[in-house]
Amino acid sequence: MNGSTMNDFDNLPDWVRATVVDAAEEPCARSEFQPCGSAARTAELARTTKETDIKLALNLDGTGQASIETGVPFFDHMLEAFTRHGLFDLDVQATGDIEVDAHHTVEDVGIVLGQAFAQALADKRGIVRFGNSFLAMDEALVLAAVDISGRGQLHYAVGLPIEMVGTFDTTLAKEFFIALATNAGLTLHLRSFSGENSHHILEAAFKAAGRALCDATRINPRIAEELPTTKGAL
Ligand SMILES: [Mn+2]
Repeated sequence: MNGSTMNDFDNLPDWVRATVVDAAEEPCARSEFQPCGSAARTAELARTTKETDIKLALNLDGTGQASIETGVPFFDHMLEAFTRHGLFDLDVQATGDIEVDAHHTVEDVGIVLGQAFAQALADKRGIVRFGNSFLAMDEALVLAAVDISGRGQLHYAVGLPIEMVGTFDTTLAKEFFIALATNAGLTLHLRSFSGENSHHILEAAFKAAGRALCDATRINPRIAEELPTTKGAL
């Protein structure tokens, strides 16, 4: 319990005091890294260009609830997998020039999602910062490793046997992750170790990225007021 919580509590009238819960004493419902009683880590953004119109809401401390409509069904499926396994809540409503192709829509959703992560992480105090996931999906095996470094960069070595999954151009997945990493300030490595089916490999990559970000964005209560760096800035 810190000093300000104590003072706030003492200054409350009796009828309110009974409803106050001290965050430090409230047991975590989900895990040791679940933020207890901390401020909402959410972002709501809208971005309109001549190519796309995107509305997005993100809650870092969600339960995996996704409401995604981008007009690109396979991409919706990937974002739902990312959200579900990252335990975020994510609402994306996007319209884009998909009569050209899905490129602008996929890339711009990545930009706005990255901005939302950066905004919801705020000053990054208390975050675990690093996360990784080795994710198996049948024959596909993909590693995601993330550092919320402030230096946006993607290192992508995901081998995909075929370029199209249904009507989805799989090269757009890389464009999405570049936009996400750059705008969120993530160092993000994605690497496939095996896989024959491009749908499986990409789905494993999105799930792995979600799980790695789930861990990296957690608040560790042992360092809740600190920046997880020896440099003094992230
Ligand atoms: Mn699938």
